[in-house]
Amino acid sequence: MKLFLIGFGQAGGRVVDLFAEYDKRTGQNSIARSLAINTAKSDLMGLKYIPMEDRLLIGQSVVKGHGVGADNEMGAKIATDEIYTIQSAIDERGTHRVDAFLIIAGMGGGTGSGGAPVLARRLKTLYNEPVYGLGFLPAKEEGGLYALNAARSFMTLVKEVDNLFLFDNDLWKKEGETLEDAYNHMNDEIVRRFGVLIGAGERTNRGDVGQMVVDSSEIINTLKGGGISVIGYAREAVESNSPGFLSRLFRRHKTTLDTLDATTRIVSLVRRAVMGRLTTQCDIKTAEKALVLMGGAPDELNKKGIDKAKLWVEELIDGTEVRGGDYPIPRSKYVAAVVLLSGISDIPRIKELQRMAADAQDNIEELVAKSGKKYDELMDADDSIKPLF
Ligand SMILES: Nc1nc2c(ncn2[C@@H]2O[C@H](COP(=O)(O)OP(=O)(O)OP(=O)(O)O)[C@@H](O)[C@H]2O)c(=O)[nH]1
Ligand SMILES: [Mg+2]
Repeated sequence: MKLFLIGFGQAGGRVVDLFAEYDKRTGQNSIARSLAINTAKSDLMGLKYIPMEDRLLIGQSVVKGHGVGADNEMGAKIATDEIYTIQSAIDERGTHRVDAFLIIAGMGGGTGSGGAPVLARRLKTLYNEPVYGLGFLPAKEEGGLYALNAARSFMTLVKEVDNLFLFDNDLWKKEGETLEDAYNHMNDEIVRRFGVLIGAGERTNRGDVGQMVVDSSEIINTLKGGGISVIGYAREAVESNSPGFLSRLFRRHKTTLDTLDATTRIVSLVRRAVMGRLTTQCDIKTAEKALVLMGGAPDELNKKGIDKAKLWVEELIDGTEVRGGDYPIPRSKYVAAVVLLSGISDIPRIKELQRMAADAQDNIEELVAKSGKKYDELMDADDSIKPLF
């Protein structure tokens, strides 16, 4: 699947940067275009892989390249005021080979949290391709202001995009680790999970064609209907998965035992992917749709295993639409399962963020004074959390 990636704010920019590196390293070729947008010049300068010309600084007349300091109303306002600049930056890069847009942002800050919903709304009116969001939820330790930002951005963004993927920083941060340290492995995790998902059907030098190829329309159909999605992932190393020429010659046919082994492994990996740590913890039963994707060593993938795994997922979730497929990677030393669960309706972390947000709203003056950040517009907010627009 070919994506137009847009990183909004620092978190979004960093992850798009890593995607650019991943795409190049794997030769996967699933990023059609990318753009990093920010109000902070130094954040844009700190990126490594996104070409300079694909970094867009906005809000210069207002914040002089210094960011909006977690004021997401200001983030939304700047994005609105400069929507034509953003729009033409996207247009100029061309959208003809693009299957979908993906806007990536940290939801607890200002620029991305406020800007992402504004951009999503605009892209939806301009293009036929779906517009997806990938939002990072703040860790609890980031406090009330970030929770409030995230709660407001969430309720705005989820209505503007065709589907919103959530990644919970709080869940992925390791005990005793600083957030800054955590970003490295969290971002790797995000890129790995999404990489396998969007890589389906995109490998350029693909020797083996899968038995059940997944193309972008199946990913799009799984995401249709909107709401929230999460991704599960599990991987296992396989021995001598890519026999050399000679052993291939003497061992042309897979034995029944080989197939049995591979089938069992596929089902067990899919179970681990779903029951393990998801991008955000949720009640998986409430998923409306799912996509099971097996990638890796060609010899270890088979239709029987994927069919069995699909049935297992189908029994687990309320929905009945479960798709599946494989994605052989010649010479890979691994087999990996990626499970996309879409249309989730029970996410405890969102409820918790909303509770934190409601509390924060009650004492926003104090919070703002403590953080030294401007938040004037919210001073007279009532008890209920207000959407951004
Ligand atoms: N997963 C992940 N989260 C991040 C990263 N950087 C920041 N965050 C989270 O994103 C939120 C802050 O968003 P940022 O992207 O830093 O803010 P911004 O959009 O640049 O907005 P301002 O800095 O306020 O102008 C916080 O909840 C952080 O924990 C990152 O590299 N990875
Ligand atoms: Mg910033």
